[in-house]
Amino acid sequence: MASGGASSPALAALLLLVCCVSVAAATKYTVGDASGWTTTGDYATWASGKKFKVGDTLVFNYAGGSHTVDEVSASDYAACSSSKALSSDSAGSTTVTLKTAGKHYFICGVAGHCSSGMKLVVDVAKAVAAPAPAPAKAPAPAADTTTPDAPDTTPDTPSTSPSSSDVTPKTPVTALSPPGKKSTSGAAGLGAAAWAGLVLSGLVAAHLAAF
Ligand SMILES: [Cu+2]
Repeated sequence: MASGGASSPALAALLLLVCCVSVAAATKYTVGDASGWTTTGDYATWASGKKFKVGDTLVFNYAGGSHTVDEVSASDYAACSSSKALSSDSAGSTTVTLKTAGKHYFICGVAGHCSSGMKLVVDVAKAVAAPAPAPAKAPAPAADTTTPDAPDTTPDTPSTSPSSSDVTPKTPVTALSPPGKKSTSGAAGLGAAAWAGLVLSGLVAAHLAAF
């Protein structure tokens, strides 16, 4: 009960942390930053090093009507073709929510703009909330098992030393008893032999005196 009560708040705290992190991780990215969505942008450089996650949003800023934001397939991205665009917008400030993990491809549909560099690919990672609970649970049982293991081995060593100390008193007891028996039996034997000797020598002396 005590250990369960201790680990449950720890897990709850971890889950709360994970929830807060995932909420905070819904980042709003302004494509091209201050430069916005233009033909002079370098969006490969802009995207590099950024950790896009499901739930994040991309904000494309440009002059309405002069550009478009078209989400396309990988092959259409490579071909700068927006004829089969998954979505298209030209309002001037396009916000795209990254709803699925994987790569998302965006190009400008105005002729010549994509080929001049107006193209963006983002690699979107899964939401933090899904994979995070698994690592959070894994360290908690690992810590619980390692903690009891250490005390278990420690008592094992002393338990053998008390048993050996139990043996030690037994050895003197058995060692003492045999000498006691030997001494009494030896004295009795000696006494009997001495008396027999005395009686025999007395009888012999009596016979010798009679003759
Ligand atoms: Cu354009």
